[in-house]
Amino acid sequence: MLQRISSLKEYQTTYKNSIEQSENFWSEVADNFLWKKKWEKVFSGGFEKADYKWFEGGKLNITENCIDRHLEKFGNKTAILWEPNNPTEQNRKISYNELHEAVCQFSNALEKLGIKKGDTVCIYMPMIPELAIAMLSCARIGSIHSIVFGGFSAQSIADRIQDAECKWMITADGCYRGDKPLYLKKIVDEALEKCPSIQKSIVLNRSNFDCNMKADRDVWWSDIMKDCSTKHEAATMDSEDPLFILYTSGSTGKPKGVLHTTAGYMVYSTYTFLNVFQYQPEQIYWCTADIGWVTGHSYIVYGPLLNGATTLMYEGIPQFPDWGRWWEVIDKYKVNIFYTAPTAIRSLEAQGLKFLEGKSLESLRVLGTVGEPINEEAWEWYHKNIGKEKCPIVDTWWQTETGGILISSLAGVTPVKPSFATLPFLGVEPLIVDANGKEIKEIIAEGNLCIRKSWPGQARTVYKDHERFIQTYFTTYPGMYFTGDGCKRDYDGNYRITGRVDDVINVSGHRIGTAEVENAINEHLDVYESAVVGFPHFIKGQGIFAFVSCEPQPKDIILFKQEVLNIVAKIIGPFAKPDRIEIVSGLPKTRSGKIMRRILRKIAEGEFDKVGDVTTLLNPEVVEEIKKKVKG
Ligand code: 7RM
Repeated sequence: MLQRISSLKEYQTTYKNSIEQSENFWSEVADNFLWKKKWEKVFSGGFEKADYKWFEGGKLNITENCIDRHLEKFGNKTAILWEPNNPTEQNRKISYNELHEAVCQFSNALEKLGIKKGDTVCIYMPMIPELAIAMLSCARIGSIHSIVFGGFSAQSIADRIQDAECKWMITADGCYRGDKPLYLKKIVDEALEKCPSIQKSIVLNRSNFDCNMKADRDVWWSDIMKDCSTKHEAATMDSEDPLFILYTSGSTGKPKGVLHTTAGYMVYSTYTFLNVFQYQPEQIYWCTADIGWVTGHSYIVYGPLLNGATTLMYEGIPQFPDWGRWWEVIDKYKVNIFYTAPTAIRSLEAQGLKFLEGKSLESLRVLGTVGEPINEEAWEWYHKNIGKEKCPIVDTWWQTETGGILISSLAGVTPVKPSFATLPFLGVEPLIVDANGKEIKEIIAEGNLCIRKSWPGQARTVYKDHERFIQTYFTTYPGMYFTGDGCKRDYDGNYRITGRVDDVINVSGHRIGTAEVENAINEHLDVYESAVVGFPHFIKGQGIFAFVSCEPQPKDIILFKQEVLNIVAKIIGPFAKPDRIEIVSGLPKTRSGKIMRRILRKIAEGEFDKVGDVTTLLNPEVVEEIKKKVKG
């Protein structure tokens, strides 16, 4: 049985052991899984070449651990509870037995199409059980899924397909988000025009939308499933075989294809799910993220299923048909563990308490947050109005690259402190470094957050670009993993993550690279150059502020700004549209021509007096002009 830590004392002793006897510790955790062959070496390699490996020599299939091994004891237990966008549509309950049949059948279908171990498969689907079935089937046959969030544009899908050289696509006709239809197949069609590598595109009929099925390329999900058996022997995978690629934004260049491998990710997502949420058998668990982000991968699909939990999937948005929907869903399914993002909490808080009237929420035991720092006010509101002051809140800090939660309290077991992620998870050793890369050993500290040693869930590489992987994460502070986050540590050793220290902004918990937005804006013919920075936003945490200089000057400014928004939506996706655009006569630059984002950041934050010395700039005069524009 996997160890569930149940007291502060136990956390402290186990934590100490997990650091001092790391290999022993993880080996004992890994013993609780179904292996086709046991590993030979728990850990090898290091950060210098980023060649660390976990459970080397082991053979397994993650889906046998997610599904098959639960069947004997609780095959009839609900694995996935599905709540549709529209509350009048029939909901669905999928038992572990049914999930097993569906995944086996779809795995057979994928193999019949010719998909092989090691092939990369792009998935672009709504939040429906078939999305989980598609990803699990990929894992079952040993292919690598690359899921693209349903909010991304055709261009972004095409970029990701090309980068990962996907030969296969899995999508659906479309879905509704609230009362708005989303035509996924049309978006995919546009993307695939630029993707000759795609051999077949599998289309699920979710909404009966018209689809233009391209002969020789497009096949219906139901057609390929038809004659396939519901029995399937899972592929034998090595511990370090790739499981999935997930694109994430960084400070420079195009999004990186972060790659996770099989065994380490499995062990880590299972163990963190169990201990952070203190999941108990028979509890109903709901994470409101989209499976297109890492939170959905680890804590809607893999982590919960690996623990044999019942995981709820909601297709819609929090405000449909009204802002009371989530509370209704919690009461309807008697949800015990609820995991969401601070931005959602702030939006719900802004609606006042009327949508909570008549909702009991008494099934709730544990609340969680993820994606961005949570401000104290939102924390208190969540604690009081949703948790009724009796549910512990776990503020979970982690990243696409970490695979699972690295810093968080364990619900009801270790102390909480509003706006602090608190203590490191077992086996995780955080440290804080100053600007020179020197570790700050004092207990009270502020600086950049690094991690000293590898943990099993850590990403292994950037797909087909290991150099970039090393460059991004392991060279800033040699010998450590650099997270890109700033942080503080208090007297009790609690960590408070203060936000990104690089050119990444976090809008409603979505990671967006400023360079990506700039590149999109620069596609406008009238734009000479642009600089994008984040600024504090009441609901979204951070908003996007774009400074653009134009040549020629746009005649109609309102029209111009609209065009810029359209371009960003088209090239990246609607969620990356700037909240504010200012046209300026020039951007502040150093003598060597580098745009001084620091100055623009201060101005965007309204800290007009804190821009610092500008006299050494190439063009100090623009600073005053920009300040005036932003103030006005
Ligand atoms: C899981 C996820 C990662 C970035 C990370 C942080 C920020 C995430 C918290 C947080 C403060 C938290 N993956 N972040 N969780 N900041 N407190 N509890 O979000 O790759 O999309 O983003 O998100 O800046 O570096 S992610």
